[in-house]
Amino acid sequence: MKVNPDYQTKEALLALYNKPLLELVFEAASVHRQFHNPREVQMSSLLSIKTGGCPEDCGYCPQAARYHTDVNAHKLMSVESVIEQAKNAKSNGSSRLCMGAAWREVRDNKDFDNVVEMVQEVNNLGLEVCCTLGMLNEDQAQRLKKAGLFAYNHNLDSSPEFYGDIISTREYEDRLNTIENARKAGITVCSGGIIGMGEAVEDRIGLLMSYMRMETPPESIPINALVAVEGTPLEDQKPIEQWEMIRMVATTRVVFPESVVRLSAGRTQMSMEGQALCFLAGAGSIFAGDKLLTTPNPEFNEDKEMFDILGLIPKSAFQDAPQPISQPDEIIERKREASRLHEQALKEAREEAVKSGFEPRRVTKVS
Ligand code: SAM
Ligand code: DTB
Ligand code: SF4
Repeated sequence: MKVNPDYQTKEALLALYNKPLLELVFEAASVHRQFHNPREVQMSSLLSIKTGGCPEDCGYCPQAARYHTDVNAHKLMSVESVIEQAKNAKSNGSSRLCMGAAWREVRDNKDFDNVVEMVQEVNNLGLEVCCTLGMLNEDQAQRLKKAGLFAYNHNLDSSPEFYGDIISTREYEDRLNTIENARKAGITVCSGGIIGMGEAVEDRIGLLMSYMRMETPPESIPINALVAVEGTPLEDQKPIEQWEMIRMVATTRVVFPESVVRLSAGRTQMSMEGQALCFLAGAGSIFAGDKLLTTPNPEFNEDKEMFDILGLIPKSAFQDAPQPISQPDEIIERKREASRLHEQALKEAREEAVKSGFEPRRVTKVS
């Protein structure tokens, strides 16, 4: 049951969202238990592989170049450092790594070749690999799939009606197309939204309706509370009450019983009790580690204590779908072969020169 047949209209969803809180949590918990192990919560790690300097104007985002925030732009990380961070994440109990890049869209260049290699390497460590790189065409999605990408994250963020109040540099439709491209390539879809941006409850429901209209709704739905960052247009937005977060998690859980609902950004503003209600209401994942992409998240030890107190266990990788097999990437292999041939030609030329009696001239340093 991908979509709950009892909740197919905007009115039904609104009534669900507005139920007495504990009634809603109880209903969500009942659905959750039918489809998921209620003790298991996935620990996922976020890694900002390319930070800041983004040309887009998403009003919530500290990484947009046009806003003056404390984020320092950073070029794409090396494959080696990503592997090191992925090993750390795994040893701390994470079973999924989400690599984020502050790009408007993926371009077919050396950086993308490196991301493809990162996906291969991290998948081979036995972690579920998720990427969030902005817009993606069909060929790029195919390439990531072949490399072993498990999930692609691309959020619709809010309802189609409210979206334009927050972002003007790309359309809702563009986002739907990217999601469709990931889906067509056979990558699982991770897509959700942000609450607390000044939207109405109807917009939160509108977001869920957008997923309901899809032939296959996302396997993974992250629910973020806005992290209001100084310098962004939403810097003065009042933090939402945690009860709203619980309602949104619970409603999403009831409507999409099979999907993993992720309690994502905004946990630093929540109490342990508030988070506990989210887990009861069906949240099946958190981001672990003291940093999201650029903003703070609870300390690792704090979450470990919370898991112990609540009797939660970290969910292992690939329980919902098999691990993809990373296949060689043609572009990377071609580049490697070209560089191998180049090296070999240089070596042969050097040997040839020595054989013919050529002696390299000594260069004396002139001081
Ligand atoms: N540039 C890519 C894109 O926009 O798809 C990937 C990175 S972007 C940071 C990933 C998601 O993080 C956004 O779609 C948004 O939902 C979420 N996000 C960004 N800033 C946030 C904030 N201040 N509070 C909550 N969520 C945020
Ligand atoms: C998602 O929905 N939330 C994560 C992940 N997908 C990429 C990102 C949250 C970012 C919060 C702001 C920041 O740390 O920059
Ligand atoms: Fe760029 Fe993504 Fe931030 Fe929008 S959310 S400004 S696309 S990094």
